[in-house]
Amino acid sequence: CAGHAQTTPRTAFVHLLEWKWTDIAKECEAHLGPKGFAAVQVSPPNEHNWVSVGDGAPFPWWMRYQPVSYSLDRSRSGTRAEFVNMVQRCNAVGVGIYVDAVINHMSGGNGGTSSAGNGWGHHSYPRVPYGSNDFHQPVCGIGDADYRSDAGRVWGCELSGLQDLNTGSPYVQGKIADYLVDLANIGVKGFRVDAAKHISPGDLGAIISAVNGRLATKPYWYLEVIQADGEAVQPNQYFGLGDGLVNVLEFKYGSSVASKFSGRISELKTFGESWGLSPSSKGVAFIDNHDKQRGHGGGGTYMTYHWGAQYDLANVFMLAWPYGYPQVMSSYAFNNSGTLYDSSYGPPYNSDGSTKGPWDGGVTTPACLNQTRGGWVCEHRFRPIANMVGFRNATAANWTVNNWWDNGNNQIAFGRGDKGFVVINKEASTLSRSFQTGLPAGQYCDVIGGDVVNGVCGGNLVTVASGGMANITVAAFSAAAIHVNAKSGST
Ligand code: ARE
Ligand code: CA
Repeated sequence: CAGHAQTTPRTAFVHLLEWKWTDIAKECEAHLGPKGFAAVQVSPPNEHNWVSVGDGAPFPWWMRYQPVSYSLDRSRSGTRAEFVNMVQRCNAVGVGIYVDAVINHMSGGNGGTSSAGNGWGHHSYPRVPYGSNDFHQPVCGIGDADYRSDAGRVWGCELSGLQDLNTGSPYVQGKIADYLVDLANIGVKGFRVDAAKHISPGDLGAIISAVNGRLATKPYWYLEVIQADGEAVQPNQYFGLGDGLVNVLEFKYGSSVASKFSGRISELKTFGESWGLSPSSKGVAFIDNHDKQRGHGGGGTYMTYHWGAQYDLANVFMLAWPYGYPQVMSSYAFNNSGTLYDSSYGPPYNSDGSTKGPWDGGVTTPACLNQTRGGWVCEHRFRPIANMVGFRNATAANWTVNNWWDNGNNQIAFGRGDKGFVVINKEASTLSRSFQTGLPAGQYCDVIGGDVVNGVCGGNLVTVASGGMANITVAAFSAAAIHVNAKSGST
């Protein structure tokens, strides 16, 4: 309607694996807010088991998935006060915080000391408090065969020796709901439910309803239910939860894209629900996640930053293609030789195990793009990935693909109606031709190669003639993308 300011929606989010709260607050203000990210998935914020060496690695990342209580007073990412400050500062620049909610289980092992310096024991977590009645009994372990044959054991036995909560009990449901309501009251906007496949739909539905019922605004829920053909527990058993509004992490997305990037990307022309993916309105799309990039969570071939330019192109595709809600992965570097040690290695750390953050030392730009071991990779700052978030936001209103072109091999192009157009060249030679776009005539900035700063494009200009034709040149293993929110030259 005339007179109403048009706001561009925010339609993609990022997982900042193991970032500290103080660093995320800065990143929201310096980068994520301005680039149009909708939200950040943060590492589990609750008190967790402290593991100095695990699976051969110092201070493994996965200690965050071994809860000791629901207190926020000290996780490896920081204190409750720092968490609250982060949520407020990110919200203020339009970036929500999504919490990775580890509610299926508590720690593994028989006892230890937590990130906040508190003791805990087997089936004994005094700070919640949880005792032996609050866990599934008798204790059993999930075996490989159980995934195919026995949903009850997938829900009621231990995943990797992690003490399995009796999530059917009203007391346990109440403690979990209190935790999530506390987070929502702080201003958290969404929850990734870790290991949701290991909580029965009945139990998880009760928890989600309890939380939603206590809040004026329902949080966004997305569940980790890894789809695998032939298994007893499937994502669609969870679709009705939370009044039918929950999403699921779509694991087939990244493996399908990886298989085409290993073959012919022209075959992505029909990519979507017809490939066996969840309905688009249900799916969270991702190229890789913290497990898949290091061979945890069942392996499979997924692309990671180790693939170099091809990884950027896969993300360009994801952010341009109308399917689901895309999640960008942001990592710290690790050696991909595949040893257990490397896959368990934690984030860059000081000698006491505290995290050495990218914003440490009062720097004005974060220490990123250092891909040697120990560095923060910051894929969300790679220009093609960061600027395609703006493309997705600009094209959100046009949820269709048109003007598809391909060379029958590894060069593709497509449009999003009159809002945007993208060309992806996954071949070793330059691609240069005239494309039919759906865009209005004008001068656009190729946002893969440059940012628009004060109306001036730092990269190539693309001229769209009346009728929509545009000459576009794309170097080997690169891309070009233009959209209506990145016009150039005229202002
Ligand atoms: C660690 C040690 C273990 C030790 C355990 C308890 O590595 O050796 O036994 O602690 O002391 C992460 C790590 C684990 C780690 C755990 C706790 O990946 O290595 O264990 O934290 O610190 C299944 C689940 C799925 C799960 C994956 C990993 O269905 O939910 O396994 N993913 C989430 C997170 C992980 C996290 C956890 C759950 C636990 O994303 O980061 O584990 O909170 C088939 C099935 C899949 C199954 C897969 C692997 O593909 O279809 O459903 O995934 O096999 O079993
Ligand atoms: Ca369980």
